[in-house]
Amino acid sequence: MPDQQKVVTIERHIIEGERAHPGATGHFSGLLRDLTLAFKVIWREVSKAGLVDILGAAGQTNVSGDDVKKLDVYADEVIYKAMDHGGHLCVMASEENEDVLHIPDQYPTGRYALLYDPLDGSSNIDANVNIGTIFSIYRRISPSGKGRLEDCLQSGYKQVAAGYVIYGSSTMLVYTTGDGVHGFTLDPSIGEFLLSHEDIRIPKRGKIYSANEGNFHRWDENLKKYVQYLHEEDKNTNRPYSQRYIGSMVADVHRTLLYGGIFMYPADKKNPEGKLRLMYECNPMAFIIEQAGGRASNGKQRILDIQPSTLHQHTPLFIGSEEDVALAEEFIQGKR
Ligand code: P6P
Repeated sequence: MPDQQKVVTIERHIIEGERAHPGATGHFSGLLRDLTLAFKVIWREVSKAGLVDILGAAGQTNVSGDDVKKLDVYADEVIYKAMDHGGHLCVMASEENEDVLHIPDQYPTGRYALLYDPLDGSSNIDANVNIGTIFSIYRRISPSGKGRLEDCLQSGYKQVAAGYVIYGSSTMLVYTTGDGVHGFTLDPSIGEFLLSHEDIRIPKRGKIYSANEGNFHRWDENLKKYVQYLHEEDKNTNRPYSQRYIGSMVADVHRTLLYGGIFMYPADKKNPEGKLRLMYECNPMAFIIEQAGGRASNGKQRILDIQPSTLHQHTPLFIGSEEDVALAEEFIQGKR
């Protein structure tokens, strides 16, 4: 048999990963498989979004008379309906919904809680900019039966898995279960996510910084000093850094993961706690970046150590290469 490159689907990768965990029951791999199906359904609709003039915009009815939903509302429903009956979850929480989402009474409840941002950056879709789905999985802490808010309001270091899907020219699923970070590229011809980036490691230091500098004058003075430091000429420290900002977190963090550097959404006078959500955006991305050898903080504290108080709370975010984020923290804390 010729030595063909092993084709690893995400399902195979999950099962092989679970076999490495003694006592694994298969619940976890079943959960991730159900989630992967939801991503494929969302991909199918997102990839048609460019045809909105033909298919109709949100709030209209399409050629077959169906109501066209906003894509983020559609994605939210797809994930909930894909996950509500598998018996793996006791509760869900979505960035699109104020309160936790309970499992319907007719279905069994399981041992995990799922938090997700169904379509982050969806305001960019009309410009054909990459958008994404972000998810976090925690082990339940309530005893049994219907899950509760406490199952969702856990510090990020308690995540058992996290990941994102970036929908674009090629659609990728990147996830971690605490054993490194792995990327899968969707092969539309067979509808499978195939392993394309095994054990992704973020460079220790990069030469790209990513922030919305339109907010520069609202930033803290120490942070301004850090960004001005990045602007200075110094070949030994690869400065000036290049500035890249897509305005879609999944795309900016994905580039940072692969190329290194730092992505930041700081607090500012308009958003004193920052704009990004701790539970739906920052915790999952922090778990992924740390698993790839990087760092994620709010400028003073490790993101994954923050004890959440509300489902939709915001946090400032500095995430990326270990040395870049550590240097940003030194400036922010007035040590440079
Ligand atoms: P701004 C998209 O709306 C989002 O939630 C993130 O995906 C993105 O990083 C951020 O907001 C962009 O915010 O204020 O720069 O437009």
